[in-house]
Amino acid sequence: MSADTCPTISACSLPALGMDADSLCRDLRHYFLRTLGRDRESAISPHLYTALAMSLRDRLVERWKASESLRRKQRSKRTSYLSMEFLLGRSLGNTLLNLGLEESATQALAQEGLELADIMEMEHDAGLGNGGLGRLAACFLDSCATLRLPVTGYGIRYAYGMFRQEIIHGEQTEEPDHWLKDGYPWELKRPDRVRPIHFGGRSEPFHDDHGRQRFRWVDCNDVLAVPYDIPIPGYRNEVVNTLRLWRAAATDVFDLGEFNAGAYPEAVAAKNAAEHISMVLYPNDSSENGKELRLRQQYFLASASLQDVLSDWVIEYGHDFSHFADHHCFQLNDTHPSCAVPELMRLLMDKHGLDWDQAWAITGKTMAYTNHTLLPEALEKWPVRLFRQLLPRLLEIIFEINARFLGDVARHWPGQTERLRRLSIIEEGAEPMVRMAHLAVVGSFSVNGVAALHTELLQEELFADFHALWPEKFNNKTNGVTPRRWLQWANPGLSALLSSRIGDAWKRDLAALQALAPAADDADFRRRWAVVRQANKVRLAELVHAHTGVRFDPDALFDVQVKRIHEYKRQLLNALHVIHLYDRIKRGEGAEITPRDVLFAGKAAPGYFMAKRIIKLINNLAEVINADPATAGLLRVAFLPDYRVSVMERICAGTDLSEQISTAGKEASGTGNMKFMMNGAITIGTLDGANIEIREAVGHDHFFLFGLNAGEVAELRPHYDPRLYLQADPDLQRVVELLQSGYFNQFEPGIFDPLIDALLHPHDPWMVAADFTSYKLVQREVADAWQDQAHWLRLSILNTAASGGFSSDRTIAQYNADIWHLDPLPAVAGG
Ligand code: 4GP
Repeated sequence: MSADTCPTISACSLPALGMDADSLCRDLRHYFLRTLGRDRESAISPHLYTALAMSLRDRLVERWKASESLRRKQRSKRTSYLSMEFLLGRSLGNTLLNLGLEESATQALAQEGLELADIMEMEHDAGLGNGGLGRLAACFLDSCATLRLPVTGYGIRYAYGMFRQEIIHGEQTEEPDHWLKDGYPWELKRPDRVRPIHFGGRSEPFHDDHGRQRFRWVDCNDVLAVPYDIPIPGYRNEVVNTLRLWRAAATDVFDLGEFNAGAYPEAVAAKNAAEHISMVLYPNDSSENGKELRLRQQYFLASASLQDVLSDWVIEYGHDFSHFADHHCFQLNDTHPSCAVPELMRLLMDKHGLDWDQAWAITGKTMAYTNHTLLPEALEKWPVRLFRQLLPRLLEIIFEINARFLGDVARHWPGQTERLRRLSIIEEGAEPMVRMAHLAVVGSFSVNGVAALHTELLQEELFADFHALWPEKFNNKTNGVTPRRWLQWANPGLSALLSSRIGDAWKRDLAALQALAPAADDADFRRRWAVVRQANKVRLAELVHAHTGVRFDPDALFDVQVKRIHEYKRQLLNALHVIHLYDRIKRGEGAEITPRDVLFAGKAAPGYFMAKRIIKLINNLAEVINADPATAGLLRVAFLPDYRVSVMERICAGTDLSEQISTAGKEASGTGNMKFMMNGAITIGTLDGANIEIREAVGHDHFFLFGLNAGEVAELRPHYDPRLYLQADPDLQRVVELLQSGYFNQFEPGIFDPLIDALLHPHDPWMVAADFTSYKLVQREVADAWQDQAHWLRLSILNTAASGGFSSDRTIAQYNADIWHLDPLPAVAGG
């Protein structure tokens, strides 16, 4: 049968799916009873969730195909967002919200005697990320689809996501996160788009038919990259973009030698090794530890994604790449995917026959790099030796990029060998290393930080030489978060109240929240605001109680710090303040204390000793303090286990005080700070990351500022002496003495010594002691402000009103205006 006589099923042969409750209910029954083969269930089961998700996916698929065909017809420019992490969380609620199907789904389920809230609890979070960087990628996808921008996310479909955290005897233990155990109903496998990925072997020069010297990568071990597509719907606009996640699979080619020699298990084991590449997400935030598997993962993502884009190009435009850069942009989410720079060179030269200059012109016009951290331990470097062994052809290309780059530098700054050494992509030393950040900067036309201060520090410190060379590459893109998930979905009560006061415009343009500001002076509105917030606090208190047994009092100040546990984020400073409050209560100052319930949550990297010890300290504090009758009605402490996206949806709506207390200059941006602000929490924070912009937006009087700024931290560094701060503040002295006395670890002698030692050490990079006094005093201001509820509610309303600039829609609009230059997909009828 020839291609044109081959029968196909026409898309028009199916009527469009109904969006009403009856149609949804019919589909729900169909999937539940027929596709999943279930029958009456005695309890709410994951199958009900799966059946609902499948019904919704069908509706997404219709729009998905339409969006894709529109994009093809437009031949418009696209961006590929390459990220090792996409921290999606749950998709059901977000899909209902974006498709406008909440009401229909609620009614459809009611026909079966089911509640939407119960079904939603069945969905496992897709935890394919560690923290800020991964969640940012997920918010960005939502905003790109909402702004109708043709952006495809590319990532890895890890079989195991971020570990599940359990707290046993106050300590973190890690359990595997088998998030795919019940299947993942949102994805579609695309076996037709499998890509081969090379590893090992060697690079071999040869001469092509035109006598040109070319290279090929030979004797390599191939692994297959199999794509799974997840639909990303925009907010009520009919657009559906794609997140394509790659799974590693063995090639079909068995090692026949081994197979015939009877070594069947060995041959199969080799195949399993291939699949390990996408087995597990590295559970590190802001620090990498040089594991070979991680480099394999990085190259796997870069190569599969680039091959995918190039193969689409060839289908659409043939082998002429001269306009490729006008049609494509690759945004590298941190250095993790920066193998994409040499890989694009390789594919263009070795596979598509371009010469170096042509390929380099394209690469340098299509790659853009976002940096997410200044912490030196997070700046990835890979041993040249490892590159040579795993990716020999790529190393050759990196060497060539570096040689040409250093040639340019030498011409720009003749005779400055020290500068050449600093700028080189290869770090010299006993073990020469490839500096991935340098590779990313050299290969990209745009380099951005994620908040104003962060970009400034990138330009002045980390990348100062690069900035001197190419100032035009550098730009700032302050992060944002999607208001769909983080306000509309997470806080329906507040959303309804907002709309009742200022209409619905804020749902499409968060800047419209500004109109709320005058309501801060309206006593009646403040009362209604208080009612909504109180209900959210009751819900949060229930969550805390269910998972920790600790009872929070919704009338107390809810003081919350939730994020990765890291020394620079200074959960320790918060813990010291808790000890100080306890000390005051024990000293008989209870009558002066504002009732406060302090919540912590977050995961520590499994190998990060100090972070795990901080978790232990918080749990021990909670145990001692909550059990002491003296604290009743004044102070409660809880550590909520297994922090994740769906939990933050509950937490951010019920928080009064948002703790953003990193050492100034260390937090690139922060995004939790934005979620809290949107939901009406007030920030206590340092002048760090996006806190600075939050404070500017809301007004200095509506933000609790404390601590050293980044300049002061840097100045103090060489002569920092924590003991001086203990001498100057008897409260700090008492806190440290209480800790040293073993009061909080009576049967576990010495366990907190490492924390005390770090605190008292002149090298403490986080300068916890230096900021304690200022923190303590500002916490008193917080407590006083809380006593005046009218004042507090005013602050709360003003924070929400000023949060419009922290929507990821604003961020993405800026990426598009300054870096990507994409045309939005045109609206279709009904969109
Ligand atoms: C984080 C930064 O620590 C955080 O400040 C920022 O808001 C977030 O990226 C998004 O830009 N970094 C990471 C990481 O998550 O793994 O380096």
